[in-house]
Amino acid sequence: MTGTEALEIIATFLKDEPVVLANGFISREFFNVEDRKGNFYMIGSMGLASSIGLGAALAQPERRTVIVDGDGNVLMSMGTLAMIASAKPKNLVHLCIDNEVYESTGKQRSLSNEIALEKVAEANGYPYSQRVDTSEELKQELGKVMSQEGPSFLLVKVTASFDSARGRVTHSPEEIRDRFMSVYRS
Ligand SMILES: Cc1ncc(C[n+]2csc(CCOP(=O)(O)OP(=O)(O)O)c2C)c(N)n1
Ligand SMILES: [Mg+2]
Repeated sequence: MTGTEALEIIATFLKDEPVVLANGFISREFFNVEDRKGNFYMIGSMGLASSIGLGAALAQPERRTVIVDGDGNVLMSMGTLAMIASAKPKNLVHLCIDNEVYESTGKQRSLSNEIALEKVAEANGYPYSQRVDTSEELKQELGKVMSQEGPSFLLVKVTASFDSARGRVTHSPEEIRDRFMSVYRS
């Protein structure tokens, strides 16, 4: 499964959930797969999608919030796994697109081929944490985490094959903020 295929599958499981996307290719590719007002694209700020997703989940506990993270992003902000596990937001789904590289900046190797991030999430106290390797497993696990109480973590193993020719997010950071807030302001 490629990262793009994983994002396409994730998009089919979404209704009106806030979705906070990690910076780099993950935001760019998801923008091309399905641009939604409820997508909060991180532009530049690596490691912070999980913090913003946690904030959105705590602010709107009646809505399921989805974080689409990357392995490099999770490694950079590992402490946020503890923060999420401690806050225990039942409405939070934390997905990590794991291509074992920093693909957006040239495919430098990350540590996720030897450090099992789904076990790190579990050890921190996420009540549910799984690794998926195939598109069939991803669909099966998304069916679970999008309906059960969280916080849930899915490590989605993918091949590094994002298309660098695909366009960048065309919305400015202010537009991303404003349209996200216009949908989710309580
Ligand atoms: C603090 C900081 N350091 C470095 C970067 C440059 N940078 C942007 S995306 C990225 C890689 C992110 O890796 P990962 O989360 O695995 O996503 P992938 O690119 O593999 O999809 C890096 C290093 C940045 N934006 N901010
Ligand atoms: Mg990566």
